[in-house]
Amino acid sequence: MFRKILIANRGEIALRIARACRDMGIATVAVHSTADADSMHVRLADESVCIGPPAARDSYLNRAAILSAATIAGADAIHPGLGFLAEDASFASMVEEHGFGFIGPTPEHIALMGDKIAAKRAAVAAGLPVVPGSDGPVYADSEARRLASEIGYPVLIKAAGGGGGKGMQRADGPNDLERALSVARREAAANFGSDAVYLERYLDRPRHIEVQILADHHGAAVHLGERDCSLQRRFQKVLEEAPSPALTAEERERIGSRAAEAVRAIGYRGVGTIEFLWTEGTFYFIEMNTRLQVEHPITEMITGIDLVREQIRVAAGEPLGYGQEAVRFQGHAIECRINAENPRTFAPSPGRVTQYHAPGGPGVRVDSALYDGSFVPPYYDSLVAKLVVHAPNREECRMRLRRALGEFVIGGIDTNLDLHRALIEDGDFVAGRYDIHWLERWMRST
Ligand code: MV4
Repeated sequence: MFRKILIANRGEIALRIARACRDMGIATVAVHSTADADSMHVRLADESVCIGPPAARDSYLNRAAILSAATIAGADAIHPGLGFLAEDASFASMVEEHGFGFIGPTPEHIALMGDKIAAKRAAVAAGLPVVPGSDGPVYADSEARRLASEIGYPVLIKAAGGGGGKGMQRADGPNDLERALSVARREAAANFGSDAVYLERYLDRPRHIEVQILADHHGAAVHLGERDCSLQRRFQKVLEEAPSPALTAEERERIGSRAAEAVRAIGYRGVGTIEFLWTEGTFYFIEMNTRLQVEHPITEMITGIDLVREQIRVAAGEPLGYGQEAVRFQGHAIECRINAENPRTFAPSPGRVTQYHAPGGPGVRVDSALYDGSFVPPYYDSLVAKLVVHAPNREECRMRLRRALGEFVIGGIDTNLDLHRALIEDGDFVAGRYDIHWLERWMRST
């Protein structure tokens, strides 16, 4: 097992990792920018190293500074957390070349899933259902035209290097295709350094359902059920829940076992998330994330499994030690992402936190680096707290969430707490009746 882990991240996720390390008796090294010198993640770690000025590219994305910090502090492994360098295959390689353990999958698996076309091909080979489309990059407009009429309109043009919605263009018919292709290629080239695009049938109102998997270095893999992440605005998730209110127990078991089978087939190791679009009882693979995710706590709540502990254990080469039959699902969990943002414009709202009171009580967990008097810097993601609630069933979970949202006080900065308070009272939410476009429609109408 590792003795000392450097956490190459900040905020609530750095705290989450430090807590798992402490539970395991592993020493921790925090890294921080000059803007984060007084941050909770620095206070909670055993030691800390300043790695650069506020801008992320000069600090949390500064590979050389992070590797130097790990060397100076005598760490034997690096946990990348999420965002920043977590899905950077070259960083994972560098970490290993410098003799540190990388707490994540192999650089090859990160690179494979970063290329959305290669990922889709791997998914097909591993037996996962995918969205019908081109089975590779589309070059000539004439080829795109032929493929699109085969697939059927509307079609979606996606960037091979994409993900997260960037460089996606819909074409509703043949007259629209040339424009959509050129816009998609231009955006792909500008954002990902490659203008490679591929085509898919456009799914109209799907749900976004993702399956959590966990695999060791010895060929064992389990799934930990799914999360419904359909409630999002501009590709930013707002509220997630597990299990999905849309799935039957049979659907859950079927997609979960296929996901676990697929990661065994590709030799994947570590934690990972397989993303599907789901509509009318059918799953379509779209992408795989090769990192711990923001919403992992809802899976921890319904399975009782500490995902970060398991991630560290398998990265150190330990066998999983249990099979699928040992994974039991209990109750329902919901996560609200609390952002420092203006409730009308959604612009980030950095500043001094003048008052902080987190809710507690049965079934309530808050992951946050905020404290009375803490400062939310303007340089990073606006997520400042995750409110995670667990109860025996969905309605009791919603009632607990209402109670917890009522107790939560964050003063001095704007937050989306009121958005969550209103959202969970809506009849469609109460009924679990929503798709990936529902929240944006609801926000326009309220
Ligand atoms: C789609 C789709 C409809 N049909 N693919 C957006 C982000 C990227 N990861 C995949 N995305 C989508 N792919 C097909 N063939 C609709 C979306 C999509 C979406 C997906 C998940 C969560 C929120 C979304 C919001 C808008 C569009």
